[in-house]
Amino acid sequence: MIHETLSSHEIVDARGEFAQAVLTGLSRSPRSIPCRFFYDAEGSALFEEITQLEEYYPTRTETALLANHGAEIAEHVGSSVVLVEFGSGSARKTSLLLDALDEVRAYIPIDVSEASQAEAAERLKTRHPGLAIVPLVADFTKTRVLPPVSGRESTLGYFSGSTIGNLSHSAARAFLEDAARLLGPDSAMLLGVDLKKSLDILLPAYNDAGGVTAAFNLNLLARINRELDGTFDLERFAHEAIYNEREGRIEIYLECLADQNVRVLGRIFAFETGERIHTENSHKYTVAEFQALARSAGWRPEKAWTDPDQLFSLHLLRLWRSLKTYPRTQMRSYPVVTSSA
Ligand code: SAH
Ligand code: AVI
Repeated sequence: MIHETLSSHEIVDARGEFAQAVLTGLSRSPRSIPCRFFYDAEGSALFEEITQLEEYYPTRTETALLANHGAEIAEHVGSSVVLVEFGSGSARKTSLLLDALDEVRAYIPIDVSEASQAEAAERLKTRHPGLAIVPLVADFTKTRVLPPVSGRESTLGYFSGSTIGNLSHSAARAFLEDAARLLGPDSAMLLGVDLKKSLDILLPAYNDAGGVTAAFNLNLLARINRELDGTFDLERFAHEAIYNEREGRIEIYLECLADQNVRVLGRIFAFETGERIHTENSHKYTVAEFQALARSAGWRPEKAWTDPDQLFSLHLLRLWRSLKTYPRTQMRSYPVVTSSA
């Protein structure tokens, strides 16, 4: 399958992490590419389009939850916090949180997409004059240190859009454990998490009639063509989204429609008709499942809010005093509040 080999050192020098992930991912069986590489400037713009789709309920539902419960969330969080956002993207929902919170000392958005970061920071500066914004272009699974912020008292982590669902369960647990260390002892986390639901609602959200999700998925191949001298013919790949009941997740693939050889950074990859590249998982959780995951990572579920149609959840978590000694059996049930709006 592979006719020419570059050493991993050369690859890193040539095109960095993306090149290495693509060459490794296309060489393994089954083939897969991590979904964080969706988000170049084009991919981020396409994701923004997805958030406006009728079929894609998560963004508007989470926005409504923040609008309806912002004041209560702020009461729980307390005043004078540093807000750290993981996978901030366009940070449109963040404005609602910033409006609700009492005195945000600084806002630290973390995102791999430089284009989204820059655009969002410009918008937030206008919308929230005087807010100290310290953007980090970084992988949130690898961020171990925050920039120093004067007068930091407590920290609120914010992970919206159910991006945590794009991680496997074990990676999500590792992320939450790392986030506890990153945010520090007196911290809380607010997370938007998509709920398990009927396939009539779930499948169209990832298979929209206008083909925007397909374009978002196919942009990964276009990005390989642009950045890694790729020769993918986008006409000969198709977007596919299925629900894996056993794993409780949407799985997204690019399916090859005709036998073809594709070149990437000088290597040839032979694709057969029907073969797929796995590009994304999007895990769905019940409120109880997510709370169990949070507890296993050292966080105490403080409150969860869901919308009346049970589409989406917002979770407020707080750190046990010590990561090593938090009680596993305490706090068996937690308040779940259904918004009336
Ligand atoms: N929070 C926003 C954006 C969600 S899209 C919302 O709810 O609308 C997912 C965002 O996470 C994108 O902006 C993407 O660039 C970013 N992202 C994905 N994987 C990442 C990673 N490993 N590290 C940092 N950012 C990541
Ligand atoms: C960012 N993430 C939570 C989205 C999701 O729903 O899993 C990405 C996405 N993929 C296809 N549509 C949206």
